[in-house]
Amino acid sequence: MDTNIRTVETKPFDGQKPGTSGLRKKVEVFRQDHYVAQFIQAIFDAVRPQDGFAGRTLVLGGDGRFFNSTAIQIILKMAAASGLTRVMVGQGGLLSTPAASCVIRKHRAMGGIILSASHNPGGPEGDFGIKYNGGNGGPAPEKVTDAIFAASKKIDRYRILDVADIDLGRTGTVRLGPMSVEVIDPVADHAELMATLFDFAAIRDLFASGFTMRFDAMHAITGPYARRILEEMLGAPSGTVVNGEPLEDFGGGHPDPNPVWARTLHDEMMGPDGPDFGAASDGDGDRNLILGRGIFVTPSDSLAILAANAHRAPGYAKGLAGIARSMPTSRAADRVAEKRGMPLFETPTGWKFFGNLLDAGMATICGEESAGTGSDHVREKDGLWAVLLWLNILAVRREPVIDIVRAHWRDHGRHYYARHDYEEVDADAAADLMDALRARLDDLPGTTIEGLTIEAADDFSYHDPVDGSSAEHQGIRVFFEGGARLVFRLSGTGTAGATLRVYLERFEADPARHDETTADALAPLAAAARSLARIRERTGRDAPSVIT
Ligand code: VG1
Ligand code: CO
Repeated sequence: MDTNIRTVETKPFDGQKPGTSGLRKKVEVFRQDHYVAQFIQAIFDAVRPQDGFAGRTLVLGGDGRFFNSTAIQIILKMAAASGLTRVMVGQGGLLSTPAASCVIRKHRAMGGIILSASHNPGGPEGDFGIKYNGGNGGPAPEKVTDAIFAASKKIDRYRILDVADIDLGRTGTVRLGPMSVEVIDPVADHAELMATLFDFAAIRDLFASGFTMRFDAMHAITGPYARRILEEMLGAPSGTVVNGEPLEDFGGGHPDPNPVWARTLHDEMMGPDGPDFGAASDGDGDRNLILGRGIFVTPSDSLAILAANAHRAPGYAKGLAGIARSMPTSRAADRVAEKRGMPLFETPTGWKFFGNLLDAGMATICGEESAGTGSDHVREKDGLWAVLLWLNILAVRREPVIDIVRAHWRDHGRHYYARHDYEEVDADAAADLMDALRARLDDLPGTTIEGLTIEAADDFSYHDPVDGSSAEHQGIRVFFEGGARLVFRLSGTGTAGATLRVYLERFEADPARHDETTADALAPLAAAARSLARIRERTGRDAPSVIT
């Protein structure tokens, strides 16, 4: 055994429970003595193969936010102490979430550790996060996160190599005690995979024809990826990618690609002289925002349009095995599946629930209303993938985004959609609100609220068709006569108080009624949501903090 391995005794915390997407907390929580090390030890304890870690590879990287480089060094030294043979780490400690998934799969690693709090703000006052992905490249399923949580409650020691930090500034292989550390180009494997899925020549022609685009990397991880792929490989003019330098605090911004947090891009796209196509991604590169001149494409519509047009890209020319969407995502994708005779799967919120469907070849494309879209090419949602699939479709169809969206609505009907978030509300009040709704589920059908009659209501539970596991209490669904739907659930990624998410959806088949603003179209439903859940009485809030 290496004499440099030190065993550190610690007092156990209350346990560290991974949420929708790993363990996400304020930076100050992660900066407590031994906090990171204990969670990493809990991961290693939970995922250690029967025959140990010898011969195994781990992938490591993060979105570059504050504390990324500190945590990376701790993890490298602990990986060496745990007996891993190799760690592949992105240069500078960087890897986007989808790139990490790609690297895990391509190099047959046993798994990966990704450091990110995704779209949450960064910096010393911001958030940090750690998640574990398995050998399929996807987020650990519940049975693994439960095992990590259980291990974290028992930890009273961890093992770490006593050595100096290693330099991650240059690519190449270095030794860390008994382990080798391969510092890799964070972009190369992912860019190579993208080139196999999409018709890069057609997209190059599109840009060469004068097509204009703006990609806002929001000073987060996708800057280097977008510059390499869009500007260097596809010939988009330099300057197409803005805010392309990853910064530890994302330039003080909120790297959440939606019309609220990507306001500048949004406003530019709404102007008469805006570019043809606009896009953005989040902190860790797994989300996407899609805009055309004069139109914001809701993530739910984007999923449906991508699914309906994917066969135009070489990687999907054979068609799709099926579509999967998270439950709160609008049912626009269901109409595509129905029309094309494909299965449609409805899963709980969080990418981990898509993993089995993708592994089993039952679904090819997946998406969430929260701006996540992806396919079976990796096991995470993938911001740049969605942007490139859009570009491939635009390169083939040569129509403005707005026309493509409107034609889609004409053919399938329009699902007006919005999400109302009530952030940082009192956690007990939020839990009470959900309990009160749950208690009334049986009485709701047949009642009329704000002029809308409820047809059915339930608390969503999911039974995985592949491994038979189930997940209960995944959100309250209220269905109205005429096809409207409300969903209530609490966020699993917040770091302060609770966040109540209310999802509103109304279907409109008649093209003559596709021109309302979303706010107008959903106003009655929004009123019904407020009164049904007694939001003001229970949370003290008159209005949502963010509407997307
Ligand atoms: C949110 C989104 C969910 C997404 C998750 C992780 O979860 O609603 O759709 O999968 O974030 O995305 P919640 O529990 O707060 O609603 V990411 O880009 O933050 O990894
Ligand atoms: Co993300």
